[in-house]
Amino acid sequence: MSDTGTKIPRFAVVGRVNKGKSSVIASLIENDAVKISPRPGTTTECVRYDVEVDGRVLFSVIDTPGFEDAPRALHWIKQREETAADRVERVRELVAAFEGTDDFVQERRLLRPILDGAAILYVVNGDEPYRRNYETEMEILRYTGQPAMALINRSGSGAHVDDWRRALNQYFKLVRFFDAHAVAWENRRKLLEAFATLEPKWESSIAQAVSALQAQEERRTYQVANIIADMLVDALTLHLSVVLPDERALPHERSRLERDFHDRLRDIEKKAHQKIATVYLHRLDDWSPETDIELGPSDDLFSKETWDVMGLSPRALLTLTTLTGAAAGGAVDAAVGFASAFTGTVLGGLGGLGVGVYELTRRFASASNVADQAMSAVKDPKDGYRVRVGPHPSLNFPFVLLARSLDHASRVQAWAHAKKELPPPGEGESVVDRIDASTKRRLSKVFSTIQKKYRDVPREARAELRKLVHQLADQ
Ligand SMILES: Nc1nc2c(ncn2[C@@H]2O[C@H](COP(=O)(O)OP(=O)(O)OP(=O)(O)O)[C@@H](O)[C@H]2O)c(=O)[nH]1
Ligand SMILES: [Mg+2]
Repeated sequence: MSDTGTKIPRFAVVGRVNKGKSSVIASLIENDAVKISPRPGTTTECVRYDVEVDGRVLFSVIDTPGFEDAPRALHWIKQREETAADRVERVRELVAAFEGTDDFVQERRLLRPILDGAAILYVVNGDEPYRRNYETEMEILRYTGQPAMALINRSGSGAHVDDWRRALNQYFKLVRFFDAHAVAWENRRKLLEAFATLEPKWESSIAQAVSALQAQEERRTYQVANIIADMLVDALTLHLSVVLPDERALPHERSRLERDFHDRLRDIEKKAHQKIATVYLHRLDDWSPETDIELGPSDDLFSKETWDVMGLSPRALLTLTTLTGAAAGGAVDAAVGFASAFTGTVLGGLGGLGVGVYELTRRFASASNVADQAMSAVKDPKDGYRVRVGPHPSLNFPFVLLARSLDHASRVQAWAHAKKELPPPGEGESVVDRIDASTKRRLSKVFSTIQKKYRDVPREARAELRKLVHQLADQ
Protein backbone atom coordinates (compact mmCIF):
# COMPACT_ATOMS: atom_id res chain seq x y z
CA MET A 1 0.00 0.00 0.00
CA SER A 2 1.37 3.37 -0.83
CA ASP A 3 1.21 6.09 1.72
CA THR A 4 -0.11 9.20 0.10
CA GLY A 5 -0.97 10.93 3.35
CA THR A 6 -3.39 13.82 3.39
CA LYS A 7 -6.17 14.54 0.95
CA ILE A 8 -4.33 17.46 -0.61
CA PRO A 9 -2.17 15.95 -3.36
CA ARG A 10 1.54 16.48 -2.89
CA PHE A 11 4.26 15.96 -5.47
CA ALA A 12 7.97 15.84 -4.84
CA VAL A 13 9.97 16.91 -7.87
CA VAL A 14 13.18 14.91 -7.81
CA GLY A 15 16.09 14.06 -10.06
CA ARG A 16 19.78 14.63 -10.43
CA VAL A 17 21.30 18.06 -9.84
CA ASN A 18 20.84 20.68 -12.52
CA LYS A 19 18.34 18.82 -14.70
CA GLY A 20 15.58 21.41 -14.44
CA LYS A 21 13.59 20.32 -11.41
CA SER A 22 13.10 23.87 -10.15
CA SER A 23 12.36 25.07 -13.68
CA VAL A 24 9.62 22.48 -14.07
CA ILE A 25 8.08 23.70 -10.83
CA ALA A 26 8.32 27.39 -11.76
CA SER A 27 6.53 26.77 -15.05
CA LEU A 28 3.99 24.33 -13.69
CA ILE A 29 2.82 26.55 -10.87
CA GLU A 30 3.62 29.93 -12.49
CA ASN A 31 6.01 31.06 -9.83
CA ASP A 32 8.95 33.34 -10.65
CA ALA A 33 10.26 33.11 -7.12
CA VAL A 34 11.52 29.54 -7.54
CA LYS A 35 15.32 29.58 -7.52
CA ILE A 36 16.76 28.49 -10.87
CA SER A 37 20.33 28.73 -12.05
CA PRO A 38 22.86 27.08 -14.38
CA ARG A 39 24.97 26.31 -11.34
CA PRO A 40 24.46 22.72 -10.11
CA GLY A 41 23.30 22.47 -6.53
CA THR A 42 21.08 25.54 -6.58
CA THR A 43 18.34 23.94 -4.57
CA THR A 44 19.79 22.76 -1.28
CA GLU A 45 16.68 22.48 0.89
CA CYS A 46 13.19 21.20 0.17
CA VAL A 47 10.73 24.00 -0.51
CA ARG A 48 7.01 23.33 -0.58
CA TYR A 49 4.80 25.43 -2.86
CA ASP A 50 1.07 25.39 -2.27
CA VAL A 51 -1.02 26.08 -5.36
CA GLU A 52 -4.06 28.10 -4.36
CA VAL A 53 -7.02 29.41 -6.24
CA ASP A 54 -9.45 31.66 -4.38
CA GLY A 55 -7.63 31.04 -1.13
CA ARG A 56 -7.97 27.26 -1.28
CA VAL A 57 -4.93 25.01 -1.54
CA LEU A 58 -5.47 22.69 -4.50
CA PHE A 59 -2.20 20.77 -4.41
CA SER A 60 1.42 21.20 -3.39
CA VAL A 61 4.70 20.61 -5.13
CA ILE A 62 7.96 20.21 -3.32
CA ASP A 63 11.26 21.30 -4.81
CA THR A 64 14.15 19.14 -3.69
CA PRO A 65 17.92 19.06 -3.95
CA GLY A 66 19.27 16.65 -6.58
CA PHE A 67 20.63 13.15 -5.98
CA GLU A 68 24.34 13.32 -5.22
CA ASP A 69 25.47 9.83 -4.46
CA ALA A 70 22.68 7.46 -5.39
CA PRO A 71 24.98 4.43 -6.07
CA ARG A 72 26.35 4.43 -2.54
CA ALA A 73 22.89 4.98 -1.05
CA LEU A 74 21.47 2.09 -3.06
CA HIS A 75 24.36 -0.11 -2.03
CA TRP A 76 23.70 0.66 1.63
CA ILE A 77 20.03 -0.21 1.22
CA LYS A 78 20.65 -3.40 -0.74
CA GLN A 79 23.05 -4.74 1.83
CA ARG A 80 20.27 -4.66 4.40
CA GLU A 81 17.36 -5.75 2.23
CA GLU A 82 15.81 -9.17 2.70
CA THR A 83 12.78 -9.07 0.43
CA ALA A 84 11.10 -6.50 -1.79
CA ALA A 85 8.47 -6.12 0.92
CA ASP A 86 10.85 -4.42 3.32
CA ARG A 87 12.51 -2.01 0.91
CA VAL A 88 10.54 1.04 2.05
CA GLU A 89 11.66 0.29 5.56
CA ARG A 90 15.28 0.15 4.43
CA VAL A 91 14.92 3.53 2.72
CA ARG A 92 13.48 4.92 5.96
CA GLU A 93 16.39 3.43 7.80
CA LEU A 94 18.86 5.17 5.53
CA VAL A 95 17.21 8.51 6.21
CA ALA A 96 17.20 7.89 9.96
CA ALA A 97 20.63 6.29 10.25
CA PHE A 98 22.60 9.25 8.93
CA GLU A 99 20.59 11.94 10.70
CA GLY A 100 22.95 14.57 12.04
CA THR A 101 25.88 13.43 9.87
CA ASP A 102 27.32 14.81 6.65
CA ASP A 103 26.50 11.64 4.78
CA PHE A 104 23.74 11.41 2.18
CA VAL A 105 22.58 14.94 3.01
CA GLN A 106 20.84 15.55 -0.30
CA GLU A 107 19.40 12.04 -0.54
CA ARG A 108 17.94 12.27 2.95
CA ARG A 109 16.41 15.67 2.20
CA LEU A 110 14.81 14.61 -1.04
CA LEU A 111 13.54 11.27 0.24
CA ARG A 112 11.85 12.66 3.33
CA PRO A 113 8.82 14.26 1.63
CA ILE A 114 8.35 11.10 -0.43
CA LEU A 115 8.39 8.92 2.66
CA ASP A 116 5.89 11.38 4.15
CA GLY A 117 3.43 10.65 1.35
CA ALA A 118 4.28 12.79 -1.66
CA ALA A 119 4.04 11.29 -5.14
CA ILE A 120 7.19 11.39 -7.26
CA LEU A 121 7.85 13.53 -10.32
CA TYR A 122 11.21 12.42 -11.63
CA VAL A 123 12.78 15.02 -13.93
CA VAL A 124 15.43 14.20 -16.53
CA ASN A 125 17.14 16.29 -19.17
CA GLY A 126 16.10 14.91 -22.57
CA ASP A 127 18.89 16.91 -24.23
CA GLU A 128 21.50 14.63 -22.70
CA PRO A 129 22.04 10.97 -23.56
CA TYR A 130 20.56 8.34 -21.31
CA ARG A 131 23.18 6.63 -19.12
CA ARG A 132 23.02 3.54 -17.05
CA ASN A 133 24.04 5.40 -13.90
CA TYR A 134 20.55 6.96 -13.69
CA GLU A 135 19.27 3.53 -12.79
CA THR A 136 20.49 3.65 -9.20
CA GLU A 137 18.43 6.73 -8.39
CA MET A 138 15.39 5.40 -10.22
CA GLU A 139 15.77 2.17 -8.26
CA ILE A 140 15.81 4.04 -4.93
CA LEU A 141 12.70 5.95 -5.95
CA ARG A 142 11.00 2.67 -6.85
CA TYR A 143 11.91 1.27 -3.45
CA THR A 144 9.82 3.99 -1.77
CA GLY A 145 6.72 2.42 -3.32
CA GLN A 146 5.17 5.85 -3.96
CA PRO A 147 3.19 6.64 -7.13
CA ALA A 148 5.65 8.02 -9.63
CA MET A 149 5.78 9.75 -12.98
CA ALA A 150 8.79 10.67 -15.10
CA LEU A 151 9.04 13.99 -16.90
CA ILE A 152 11.37 14.42 -19.84
CA ASN A 153 12.43 18.05 -19.74
CA ARG A 154 14.21 19.78 -22.65
CA SER A 155 12.94 17.23 -25.13
CA GLY A 156 13.09 19.82 -27.92
CA SER A 157 16.11 18.48 -29.78
CA GLY A 158 14.62 14.98 -29.68
CA ALA A 159 17.98 13.27 -30.13
CA HIS A 160 17.93 11.11 -27.02
CA VAL A 161 14.26 11.09 -26.27
CA ASP A 162 13.52 7.55 -27.45
CA ASP A 163 16.25 6.07 -25.27
CA TRP A 164 15.00 7.99 -22.31
CA ARG A 165 11.45 6.90 -22.85
CA ARG A 166 12.32 3.24 -23.14
CA ALA A 167 14.42 3.35 -19.98
CA LEU A 168 11.95 5.40 -17.97
CA ASN A 169 9.08 3.12 -18.94
CA GLN A 170 10.82 0.39 -16.98
CA TYR A 171 10.61 2.33 -13.78
CA PHE A 172 7.62 4.65 -14.00
CA LYS A 173 3.92 4.19 -14.44
CA LEU A 174 3.74 7.33 -16.56
CA VAL A 175 6.30 9.07 -18.74
CA ARG A 176 5.51 12.54 -20.08
CA PHE A 177 7.22 15.42 -21.84
CA PHE A 178 7.25 18.74 -20.09
CA ASP A 179 9.60 21.40 -21.41
CA ALA A 180 10.03 23.90 -18.64
CA HIS A 181 10.90 26.66 -21.10
CA ALA A 182 8.05 26.05 -23.49
CA VAL A 183 4.89 25.35 -21.60
CA ALA A 184 1.59 27.10 -21.90
CA TRP A 185 -1.69 26.46 -20.11
CA GLU A 186 -2.56 23.45 -22.30
CA ASN A 187 0.63 21.60 -21.32
CA ARG A 188 0.10 22.41 -17.69
CA ARG A 189 -3.48 21.18 -17.82
CA LYS A 190 -2.46 17.90 -19.45
CA LEU A 191 0.20 17.31 -16.84
CA LEU A 192 -2.24 17.94 -14.01
CA GLU A 193 -4.71 15.53 -15.57
CA ALA A 194 -1.97 12.93 -15.69
CA PHE A 195 -1.37 13.51 -11.98
CA ALA A 196 -4.92 12.37 -11.32
CA THR A 197 -4.20 8.94 -12.75
CA LEU A 198 -1.26 8.42 -10.40
CA GLU A 199 -3.27 8.08 -7.26
CA PRO A 200 -7.01 7.21 -7.34
CA LYS A 201 -7.53 8.92 -3.98
CA TRP A 202 -6.51 12.25 -5.49
CA GLU A 203 -8.66 12.05 -8.56
CA SER A 204 -11.40 14.36 -7.39
CA SER A 205 -9.01 16.92 -5.85
CA ILE A 206 -7.05 17.07 -9.07
CA ALA A 207 -10.21 17.36 -11.16
CA GLN A 208 -11.25 20.31 -8.97
CA ALA A 209 -7.82 21.85 -9.34
CA VAL A 210 -7.99 21.56 -13.12
CA SER A 211 -11.39 23.18 -13.32
CA ALA A 212 -10.43 25.96 -10.92
CA LEU A 213 -7.34 26.70 -12.99
CA GLN A 214 -9.35 26.53 -16.21
CA ALA A 215 -11.79 29.10 -14.82
CA GLN A 216 -8.86 31.27 -13.79
CA GLU A 217 -7.46 31.05 -17.30
CA GLU A 218 -10.77 32.24 -18.75
CA ARG A 219 -10.96 35.10 -16.27
CA ARG A 220 -7.52 36.15 -17.39
CA THR A 221 -8.53 36.51 -21.01
CA TYR A 222 -11.40 38.68 -19.86
CA GLN A 223 -9.12 40.85 -17.71
CA VAL A 224 -6.62 41.26 -20.52
CA ALA A 225 -9.33 42.39 -22.92
CA ASN A 226 -10.47 45.03 -20.44
CA ILE A 227 -6.93 46.29 -19.95
CA ILE A 228 -6.50 46.64 -23.72
CA ALA A 229 -9.84 48.41 -24.20
CA ASP A 230 -9.12 50.84 -21.37
CA MET A 231 -5.65 51.52 -22.72
CA LEU A 232 -7.12 52.35 -26.13
CA VAL A 233 -9.54 54.84 -24.60
CA ASP A 234 -6.76 56.45 -22.56
CA ALA A 235 -4.45 56.70 -25.54
CA LEU A 236 -7.08 58.00 -27.94
CA THR A 237 -8.27 60.70 -25.59
CA LEU A 238 -4.88 61.90 -24.42
CA HIS A 239 -4.19 65.57 -25.14
CA LEU A 240 -1.92 68.11 -23.56
CA SER A 241 -2.20 71.83 -23.62
CA VAL A 242 -0.22 74.76 -22.40
CA VAL A 243 -0.80 78.47 -22.40
CA LEU A 244 2.07 80.51 -23.77
CA PRO A 245 2.57 84.19 -23.05
CA ASP A 246 3.15 85.04 -26.67
CA GLU A 247 3.43 83.64 -30.11
CA ARG A 248 7.22 83.62 -30.23
CA ALA A 249 7.35 80.93 -27.56
CA LEU A 250 5.51 78.47 -29.77
CA PRO A 251 8.41 77.14 -31.86
CA HIS A 252 10.39 76.47 -28.67
CA GLU A 253 7.57 74.88 -26.78
CA ARG A 254 6.26 72.88 -29.67
CA SER A 255 8.88 70.17 -29.86
CA ARG A 256 8.96 69.73 -26.09
CA LEU A 257 5.20 69.41 -25.97
CA GLU A 258 5.13 66.97 -28.85
CA ARG A 259 7.85 64.84 -27.32
CA ASP A 260 6.06 64.88 -24.01
CA PHE A 261 2.85 63.82 -25.68
CA HIS A 262 4.41 60.87 -27.49
CA ASP A 263 6.27 59.79 -24.38
CA ARG A 264 3.02 59.78 -22.47
CA LEU A 265 1.44 57.59 -25.10
CA ARG A 266 4.40 55.22 -24.89
CA ASP A 267 3.93 55.20 -21.16
CA ILE A 268 0.23 54.40 -21.38
CA GLU A 269 1.10 51.46 -23.61
CA LYS A 270 3.94 50.28 -21.39
CA LYS A 271 1.79 50.37 -18.27
CA ALA A 272 -0.94 48.37 -19.99
CA HIS A 273 1.61 45.80 -21.16
CA GLN A 274 2.96 45.49 -17.65
CA LYS A 275 -0.56 45.02 -16.34
CA ILE A 276 -1.17 42.26 -18.87
CA ALA A 277 1.99 40.50 -17.69
CA THR A 278 0.77 40.78 -14.11
CA VAL A 279 -2.47 39.01 -15.00
CA TYR A 280 -0.31 36.00 -15.89
CA LEU A 281 1.74 36.46 -12.72
CA HIS A 282 4.72 37.74 -14.64
CA ARG A 283 6.56 40.90 -13.80
CA LEU A 284 7.92 43.27 -16.41
CA ASP A 285 8.94 46.10 -14.15
CA ASP A 286 11.97 44.79 -12.37
CA TRP A 287 14.22 43.62 -15.11
CA SER A 288 17.86 43.84 -14.29
CA PRO A 289 20.20 45.09 -17.02
CA GLU A 290 21.49 41.60 -17.78
CA THR A 291 18.04 40.21 -18.39
CA ASP A 292 16.89 43.21 -20.38
CA ILE A 293 16.74 42.44 -24.07
CA GLU A 294 18.12 45.01 -26.43
CA LEU A 295 15.45 47.20 -27.89
CA GLY A 296 15.18 47.18 -31.65
CA PRO A 297 13.44 49.78 -33.83
CA SER A 298 10.32 47.64 -33.97
CA ASP A 299 10.00 47.92 -30.20
CA ASP A 300 9.14 51.60 -30.29
CA LEU A 301 5.49 52.48 -30.59
CA PHE A 302 6.22 55.25 -33.08
CA SER A 303 8.86 53.70 -35.28
CA LYS A 304 8.15 53.35 -38.96
CA GLU A 305 8.83 49.60 -38.75
CA THR A 306 6.20 49.22 -36.07
CA TRP A 307 3.58 50.99 -38.12
CA ASP A 308 4.47 49.11 -41.27
CA VAL A 309 4.16 45.77 -39.55
CA MET A 310 1.39 46.39 -37.05
CA GLY A 311 -0.78 48.94 -38.77
CA LEU A 312 -3.41 48.77 -41.46
CA SER A 313 -2.33 49.04 -45.07
CA PRO A 314 -3.00 52.39 -46.78
CA ARG A 315 -5.68 50.77 -48.90
CA ALA A 316 -7.42 49.21 -45.88
CA LEU A 317 -7.37 52.60 -44.17
CA LEU A 318 -8.85 54.33 -47.13
CA THR A 319 -11.59 51.75 -47.48
CA LEU A 320 -12.42 51.98 -43.80
CA THR A 321 -12.72 55.74 -43.75
CA THR A 322 -14.91 55.63 -46.78
CA LEU A 323 -17.13 52.88 -45.45
CA THR A 324 -17.55 54.16 -41.94
CA GLY A 325 -17.50 57.81 -42.72
CA ALA A 326 -14.91 58.01 -40.00
CA ALA A 327 -12.99 61.19 -40.28
CA ALA A 328 -9.35 60.90 -39.62
CA GLY A 329 -8.62 61.88 -36.10
CA GLY A 330 -6.82 65.08 -37.07
CA ALA A 331 -10.27 65.77 -37.68
CA VAL A 332 -10.83 66.32 -34.04
CA ASP A 333 -10.44 70.01 -34.36
CA ALA A 334 -8.61 70.73 -37.50
CA ALA A 335 -10.09 68.31 -39.90
CA VAL A 336 -12.05 70.64 -41.98
CA GLY A 337 -9.31 71.26 -44.42
CA PHE A 338 -8.33 67.68 -44.61
CA ALA A 339 -11.86 66.31 -44.68
CA SER A 340 -12.83 68.41 -47.66
CA ALA A 341 -9.68 67.49 -49.48
CA PHE A 342 -10.53 63.92 -48.74
CA THR A 343 -14.19 64.05 -49.77
CA GLY A 344 -13.13 65.57 -53.00
CA THR A 345 -11.05 62.55 -53.66
CA VAL A 346 -12.11 60.19 -56.34
CA LEU A 347 -11.69 56.78 -54.79
CA GLY A 348 -8.48 55.26 -55.95
CA GLY A 349 -7.32 58.53 -57.42
CA LEU A 350 -3.69 58.66 -56.54
CA GLY A 351 -3.58 62.29 -55.56
CA GLY A 352 -6.38 61.88 -53.08
CA LEU A 353 -4.94 58.65 -51.81
CA GLY A 354 -1.73 60.45 -51.06
CA VAL A 355 -3.36 63.22 -49.07
CA GLY A 356 -5.78 60.96 -47.24
CA VAL A 357 -3.27 58.34 -46.36
CA TYR A 358 -0.82 60.90 -45.10
CA GLU A 359 -3.28 61.98 -42.42
CA LEU A 360 -4.48 58.51 -41.62
CA THR A 361 -1.02 57.09 -41.13
CA ARG A 362 0.67 60.11 -39.64
CA ARG A 363 2.74 58.68 -36.84
CA PHE A 364 3.24 61.85 -34.87
CA ALA A 365 0.74 64.33 -33.62
CA SER A 366 1.74 67.95 -33.85
CA ALA A 367 1.16 70.79 -31.47
CA SER A 368 -0.81 73.69 -32.76
CA ASN A 369 -2.21 76.94 -31.60
CA VAL A 370 -5.77 76.15 -30.71
CA ALA A 371 -7.09 79.55 -31.63
CA ASP A 372 -5.77 79.03 -35.14
CA GLN A 373 -7.77 75.94 -35.70
CA ALA A 374 -10.87 76.15 -37.75
CA MET A 375 -13.22 74.28 -35.48
CA SER A 376 -12.08 75.65 -32.19
CA ALA A 377 -13.52 78.78 -30.72
CA VAL A 378 -11.52 78.53 -27.53
CA LYS A 379 -9.59 81.65 -26.81
CA ASP A 380 -7.65 81.81 -23.68
CA PRO A 381 -9.17 84.32 -21.28
CA LYS A 382 -5.76 85.72 -20.47
CA ASP A 383 -5.30 86.31 -24.14
CA GLY A 384 -2.27 84.06 -24.23
CA TYR A 385 -1.73 81.43 -26.82
CA ARG A 386 -3.23 78.11 -25.95
CA VAL A 387 -1.29 75.35 -27.61
CA ARG A 388 -2.51 71.83 -27.70
CA VAL A 389 -1.21 68.52 -28.91
CA GLY A 390 -3.47 65.53 -29.24
CA PRO A 391 -5.60 63.55 -29.37
CA HIS A 392 -3.57 61.55 -31.83
CA PRO A 393 -5.03 62.23 -35.27
CA SER A 394 -4.47 58.95 -37.01
CA LEU A 395 -6.98 56.19 -37.52
CA ASN A 396 -4.07 53.82 -37.93
CA PHE A 397 -2.74 54.66 -34.48
CA PRO A 398 -5.36 52.70 -32.46
CA PHE A 399 -4.95 49.74 -34.80
CA VAL A 400 -1.22 49.76 -34.17
CA LEU A 401 -1.82 49.91 -30.41
CA LEU A 402 -4.39 47.15 -30.59
CA ALA A 403 -2.17 44.88 -32.68
CA ARG A 404 0.79 45.42 -30.39
CA SER A 405 -1.19 44.68 -27.27
CA LEU A 406 -2.79 41.52 -28.69
CA ASP A 407 0.63 40.37 -29.80
CA HIS A 408 2.03 41.18 -26.37
CA ALA A 409 -0.81 39.31 -24.67
CA SER A 410 -0.19 36.15 -26.67
CA ARG A 411 3.52 36.32 -25.93
CA VAL A 412 2.85 36.73 -22.22
CA GLN A 413 0.45 33.81 -22.34
CA ALA A 414 3.14 31.62 -23.90
CA TRP A 415 5.82 32.81 -21.50
CA ALA A 416 6.89 29.92 -19.28
CA HIS A 417 7.74 31.06 -15.78
CA ALA A 418 11.07 29.21 -15.79
CA LYS A 419 12.24 31.60 -18.50
CA LYS A 420 13.56 35.04 -17.74
CA GLU A 421 12.76 36.80 -20.97
CA LEU A 422 9.48 37.39 -22.69
CA PRO A 423 9.38 35.34 -25.93
CA PRO A 424 10.18 37.42 -29.05
CA PRO A 425 7.37 39.04 -31.06
CA GLY A 426 5.39 36.81 -33.39
CA GLU A 427 6.65 36.58 -36.95
CA GLY A 428 4.62 36.84 -40.09
CA GLU A 429 1.12 38.14 -40.50
CA SER A 430 0.15 41.02 -38.23
CA VAL A 431 -2.73 40.52 -35.85
CA VAL A 432 -4.54 43.30 -37.68
CA ASP A 433 -4.53 41.34 -40.93
CA ARG A 434 -6.40 38.54 -39.23
CA ILE A 435 -9.27 40.75 -38.07
CA ASP A 436 -12.27 40.26 -40.33
CA ALA A 437 -13.59 43.15 -42.38
CA SER A 438 -16.76 43.76 -40.42
CA THR A 439 -14.91 43.85 -37.09
CA LYS A 440 -12.41 46.26 -38.61
CA ARG A 441 -15.25 48.51 -39.69
CA ARG A 442 -16.83 48.45 -36.24
CA LEU A 443 -13.46 49.14 -34.66
CA SER A 444 -12.69 52.09 -36.89
CA LYS A 445 -16.11 53.55 -36.17
CA VAL A 446 -15.69 53.31 -32.45
CA PHE A 447 -12.09 54.58 -32.59
CA SER A 448 -13.17 57.55 -34.56
CA THR A 449 -16.03 58.30 -32.14
CA ILE A 450 -13.62 58.20 -29.23
CA GLN A 451 -11.13 60.44 -31.04
CA LYS A 452 -13.86 62.94 -31.79
CA LYS A 453 -15.53 62.87 -28.40
CA TYR A 454 -12.31 62.70 -26.48
CA ARG A 455 -13.48 65.12 -23.80
CA ASP A 456 -16.35 62.89 -22.78
CA VAL A 457 -16.29 59.45 -24.32
CA PRO A 458 -19.83 58.10 -24.64
CA ARG A 459 -20.53 55.09 -22.48
CA GLU A 460 -21.80 53.13 -25.50
CA ALA A 461 -18.53 53.64 -27.32
CA ARG A 462 -16.56 52.24 -24.39
CA ALA A 463 -18.92 49.26 -24.15
CA GLU A 464 -18.71 48.57 -27.87
CA LEU A 465 -14.93 48.73 -27.77
CA ARG A 466 -14.74 46.30 -24.84
CA LYS A 467 -17.03 43.92 -26.65
CA LEU A 468 -14.92 43.98 -29.79
CA VAL A 469 -11.65 43.55 -27.92
CA HIS A 470 -13.14 40.64 -25.98
CA GLN A 471 -14.01 38.91 -29.23
CA LEU A 472 -10.48 39.42 -30.51
CA ALA A 473 -8.85 38.28 -27.28
CA ASP A 474 -10.95 35.12 -27.28
CA GLN A 475 -9.69 34.09 -30.70
N1 LIG B 1 16.84 25.65 -22.56
C1 LIG B 1 16.32 25.15 -21.45
N2 LIG B 1 16.98 25.28 -20.30
C2 LIG B 1 16.44 24.77 -19.18
C3 LIG B 1 15.19 24.10 -19.21
N3 LIG B 1 14.92 23.70 -17.94
C4 LIG B 1 15.96 24.10 -17.19
N4 LIG B 1 16.88 24.74 -17.92
C5 LIG B 1 18.15 25.33 -17.44
O1 LIG B 1 18.89 24.34 -16.75
C6 LIG B 1 19.58 24.92 -15.64
C7 LIG B 1 19.21 24.18 -14.35
O2 LIG B 1 17.86 24.42 -14.06
P1 LIG B 1 17.26 24.29 -12.57
O3 LIG B 1 15.78 24.36 -12.71
O4 LIG B 1 17.92 25.20 -11.63
O5 LIG B 1 17.69 22.77 -12.26
P2 LIG B 1 17.56 21.96 -10.93
O6 LIG B 1 17.38 20.53 -11.31
O7 LIG B 1 16.54 22.54 -10.03
O8 LIG B 1 19.02 22.17 -10.33
P3 LIG B 1 19.54 22.00 -8.81
O9 LIG B 1 18.60 22.74 -7.92
O10 LIG B 1 20.89 22.61 -8.85
O11 LIG B 1 19.57 20.54 -8.54
C8 LIG B 1 19.19 26.38 -15.60
O12 LIG B 1 20.18 27.14 -16.24
C9 LIG B 1 17.90 26.41 -16.41
O13 LIG B 1 17.67 27.68 -17.02
C10 LIG B 1 14.50 23.98 -20.46
O14 LIG B 1 13.40 23.43 -20.57
N5 LIG B 1 15.12 24.52 -21.54
MG1 LIG C 1 16.70 23.31 -8.18
